[in-house]
Amino acid sequence: MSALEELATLVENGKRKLVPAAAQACVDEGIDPTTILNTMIGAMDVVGDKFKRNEIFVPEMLIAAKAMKAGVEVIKPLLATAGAPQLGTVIIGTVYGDLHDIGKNLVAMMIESAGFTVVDLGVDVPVQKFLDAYEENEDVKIFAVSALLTTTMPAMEETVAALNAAPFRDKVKIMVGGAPITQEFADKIGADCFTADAASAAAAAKQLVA
Ligand code: B1M
Repeated sequence: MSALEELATLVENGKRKLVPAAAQACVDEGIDPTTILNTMIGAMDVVGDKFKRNEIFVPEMLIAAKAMKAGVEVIKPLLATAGAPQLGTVIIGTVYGDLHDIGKNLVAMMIESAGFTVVDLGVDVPVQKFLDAYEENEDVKIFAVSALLTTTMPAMEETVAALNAAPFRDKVKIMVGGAPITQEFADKIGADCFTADAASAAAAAKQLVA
């Protein structure tokens, strides 16, 4: 089994204690950190498919998520670039009712390494908390809103509507993303930008403030 296959298997099976060493073994073999990350994302897709087929249940999904997080910690320093310019503050969070944070954390990490200050509001974020974050932080340029469930897409719509109605609207941009989100949905709810993955989100954030 290759180092990447080994890593994928360990993430799928939620072997949190073994994942960091397996991720490090991939790094030591000279495998590109993005490839290592994409392998772990692929493993989470396998976990999601198993869940859909009722082969595993929520606790196993959670354990796999913890394993992936442990792997991300190993490659984080390799994905992030230090000393980038300061481009302003990005407020990021997962909408209320939604507890998924791995994708949002990756987006936060990539945006930070692109040169922004990131204020992460966490998961299950009430609309008002997004609004308050504008006053509570300096130089806010972008709101980045994540949702992973079809059932929380309405919460994203509500959040974006509140941001669109806010007095500071002309000073900020709104980005949205997450597995069920599409460009069409982003346009419909009045977001400025949709991206499908963390790397594109970071590139788009830079363009939005250029
Ligand atoms: Co959940 N879950 N989950 N889950 N879970 C999914 C999302 C699901 C697709 C699984 C499935 O059925 N195949 C399904 C959603 C179905 C749907 O809505 N269509 C699902 C379900 C149903 C549920 C529950 C309802 C299960 C239940 O209780 N019966 C429940 C809901 C809880 C809640 O939120 N209220 C639930 C719970 C959980 C856990 C808590 C156990 C756990 C999350 C732990 C955590 O995040 N800390 C979990 C997990 C792990 C998953 C899967 C397996 C993996 C998610 C993940 O981390 N993927 C997931 C299946 C899957 O994704 N294949 C699943 C890896 C991550 C890197 O990808 O988050 O998509 P992702 O992020 C990507 C992009 O989407 C994008 O960039 C990221 C990286 O490139 N992106 C953005 C994300 N945010 C962005 C923002 C941007 C731009 C891009 O701009 C702002």
